[in-house]
Amino acid sequence: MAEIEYEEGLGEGGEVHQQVPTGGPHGSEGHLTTNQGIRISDNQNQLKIGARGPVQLEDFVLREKIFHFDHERIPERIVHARGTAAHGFFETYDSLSDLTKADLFQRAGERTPVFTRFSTVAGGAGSVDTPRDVRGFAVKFYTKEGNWDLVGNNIPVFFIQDAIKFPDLIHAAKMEADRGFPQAATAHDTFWDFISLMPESTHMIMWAMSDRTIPRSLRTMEGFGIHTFRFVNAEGKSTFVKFHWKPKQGLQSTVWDEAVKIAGADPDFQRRDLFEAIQRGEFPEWELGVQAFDQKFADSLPFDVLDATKIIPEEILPVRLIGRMVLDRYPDNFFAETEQVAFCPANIVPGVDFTNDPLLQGRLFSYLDTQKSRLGTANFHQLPINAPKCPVMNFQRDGQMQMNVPKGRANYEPNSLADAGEIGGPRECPMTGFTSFPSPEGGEKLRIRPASFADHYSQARLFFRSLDPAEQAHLASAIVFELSKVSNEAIRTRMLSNLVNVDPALARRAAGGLNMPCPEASAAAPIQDLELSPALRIIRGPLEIHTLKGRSVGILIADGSDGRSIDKLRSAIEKAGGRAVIVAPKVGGATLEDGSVLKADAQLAGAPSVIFDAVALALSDKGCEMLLKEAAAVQFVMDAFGHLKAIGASEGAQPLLKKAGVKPDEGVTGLDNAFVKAAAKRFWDREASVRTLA
Ligand code: HDD
Repeated sequence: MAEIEYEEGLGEGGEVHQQVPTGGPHGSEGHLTTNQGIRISDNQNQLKIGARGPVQLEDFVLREKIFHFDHERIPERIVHARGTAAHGFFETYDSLSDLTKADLFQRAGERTPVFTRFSTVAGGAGSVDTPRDVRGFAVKFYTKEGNWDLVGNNIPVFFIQDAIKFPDLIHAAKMEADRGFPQAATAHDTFWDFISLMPESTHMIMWAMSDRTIPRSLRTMEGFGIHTFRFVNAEGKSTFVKFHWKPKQGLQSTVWDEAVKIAGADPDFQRRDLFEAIQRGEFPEWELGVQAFDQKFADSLPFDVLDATKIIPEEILPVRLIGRMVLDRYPDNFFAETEQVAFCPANIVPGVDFTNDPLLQGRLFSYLDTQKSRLGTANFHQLPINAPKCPVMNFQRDGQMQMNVPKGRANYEPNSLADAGEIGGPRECPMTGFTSFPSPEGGEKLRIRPASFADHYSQARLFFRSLDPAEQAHLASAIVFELSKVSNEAIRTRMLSNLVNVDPALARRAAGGLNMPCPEASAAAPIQDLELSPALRIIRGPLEIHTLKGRSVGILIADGSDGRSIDKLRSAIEKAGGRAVIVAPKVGGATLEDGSVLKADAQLAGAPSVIFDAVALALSDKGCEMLLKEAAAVQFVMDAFGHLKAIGASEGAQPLLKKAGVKPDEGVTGLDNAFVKAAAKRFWDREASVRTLA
C-alpha cells in the first residue's frame, strides 16, 4: 500500500484542525466512509465547538466508530480458543467408489477447497502456542455436495467415552474455578483429581504426557478423526473407517524444557511458523488415509470400535492413503476467517455417516449449539468462511443477521405456487439427497456403559511399551512434572495406583521422581498384553524424517566473523532445503573480517536457540571473546546442546562451546558439510548427559 503523507492545516489561531493525506484523494485504496457509506473528511479529530471546546453528541462519525469498536470481540471458544488456520486444497489420489459415494472421492486428481484450523485445547485465545496440550486438527472440506467437517485432534484417542462427561473434563482441565489459574496447563490439582477418578482417561493420558503434546510445529504433527465413522458406497454398502492425517514434513516434537522456553521467547511460535512457511511457499502437506474394516473385523478385535479411547494399531490394519491436503494460503483476515470459522462434526456429505460412538453422538449436538452462542445467530452459516461453495436452498428464514434476501411468497414446503407461475422454491431429492445408513437398532432404554468398553488399561500399556526408550523417559518425566504441581497428595497416590495397571515399572519411575512410595494397583481387572505397535513412535519411528527441508538454522555472528564461510554455510543449508537465519548481537549486523557489514535477520536477545532446529557459531576469536561476556550467547549454545540439537562451530567459537558446557559428540561439528547433515536431526543419545529423566 502506498504510504500516505499528512499535511497539517492550521487554523487562524495556529491550532491544528485537520490532517489531509497528500497522496491522491485518500491514498490509492479509495475513500474512507462510515458504515452508511458517507465519506469521512477527518478521521483524526472529534467534532467540537472551537478547537478546545466541548464535543458534540451529534458526531455520528465518532459514535459509530467507537460503538463498533466496543463490540469487536465475540465470546471465545469454550475449548480450542487459541488457534490458527490456513486455506488449501484436498486432492483425491484414486477413485474410492469401492468404499464411498462421496463426490469428492470419486475422481483421481479432483481438488476440493479446504480450510484447516489448528488449536490448543485448554488455554484462552490469548494464551501461548506451546503448552503441553492436545492440538485440534479441524478440516472443513467445501465439497460440491456441501460442507464436510472432519473435526479431529493430533491424538487418535480421547479422554472420555461418553459425551456427558465432557463439561466435567473441561471444567477440571481449565483454570481452577476459584482462583482463575493456571492458564493453558493441566499441571494442577483439579485436572489430575478428575483424571485419577476416570480410569477410562488412562490411555489418553499416556498420549497427553508423551511428546505428542509438545509438537515442534503444527506442520509436524499427525491428525486423527478418532471416532469410527462409516463410508457408504453407491450400492448402499457400509464400511467402517478411521481417518488419519500423515504429515509429509515428518513427525517432530520439542523437548519439554525447550517448549517452556519457546513460550517466553515467542508465544506465537507455531502460528508464526505456519504463516511464514506459507509465505515462503513451503506449503505444508498431509496425506489423508483410512483404516477401513467391516463388522467381522470389528468383532475380531479385543475392544469395541465404538469406544473412542481405543486405537486400531496400524500393524493390525494398515492405513490406506486416499489423498493429500496442501495448505497454500494464509487467511486475509484473522477474525473474519480463523475466529469465525464454525466447525461441526455433524456436517457430513452423502457417502459418509456416523456410528453409535456415544462420544461422537454427543458432539453432533454440541457444536451447532455452541456456534449459535459464539457467533450470535442461527445464520452463522452465511458468513463467507462457513458458507458452502455449492447452492444452499431451503425454507429456513429470518433470524438475526439474515444476509440473504429470499424471493417469492413461498416459505413452506410442499407448496403449489410454481404451478401458478410463481416461485415455488426447492424440492426434496429422494435419489441424490443424504440418506442415513439404515443400521438395524433395538434394545432397552438405559443409561449404561457396555461391558465391551470396560478395559481401560491394556491399550495404555500398549502405547507406553511401544514407545522408544527416549520417549518413555520423556513420558515418565512429564508425569513427574505434572504431579509435582499437584498439592493434594491423595490425588498423586491415586494416579500412581492407576499407573501401576499400565506398567508397574512406569509407576515406580514416577513414584521415584516424586520421591513417594509406589502404591498397589488400583484395579483387579484383567489387563491384556497386546502386540506392540512401533508405528506409534515419534522418535526412531516411521515418520521421523531426518531433513533440513522446512527447518531453520540460526547462524550466530559477531564482529570479525568470516563472511566467506558464512556464505558457504548459508548456501549449503539452503541447498538442503533449510532456512539460514543470521543472528547477531545487534540487528543492524556485524562488521565482518573484511570490513563489510552483514545485516542480521534477528537480534541475539530476541532470537534464542529454541526457535531454531540447529545452530551454527560463525565466530572469530575476537567475536567469541566478546560473546563470552554475553549471557544470551552462552545460553544460546547451552540450550541448543541441552535440546539435543546440532551445533556447528568455527575454530574461533571453541571457547564459547567450552563456557556453555558443550561436550563433544556426533552432533557437535565444524562449520562444514558434517554440520549440514547433523542439522537435520536431534541427538537423543546425548540426553542422559544433560538432564535427569524419570
Ligand atoms: Fe470438541 C471445539 C475436537 C470432543 C464440544 N473440538 C473443538 C475443536 C476441535 C475439537 C478440533 C475446535 C474446532 C475449531 O478449530 O474451531 N472435540 C474434538 C475431538 C473430540 C472432541 C477430536 C473427541 C474425539 N468436543 C468434544 C465433545 C464435546 C465437544 C465430547 C461436547 C459434548 N468442541 C466442543 C465445543 C467446541 C469444540 C464446545 C468449542 C468451540 C467449537 O466447538 O466450535 O462445541
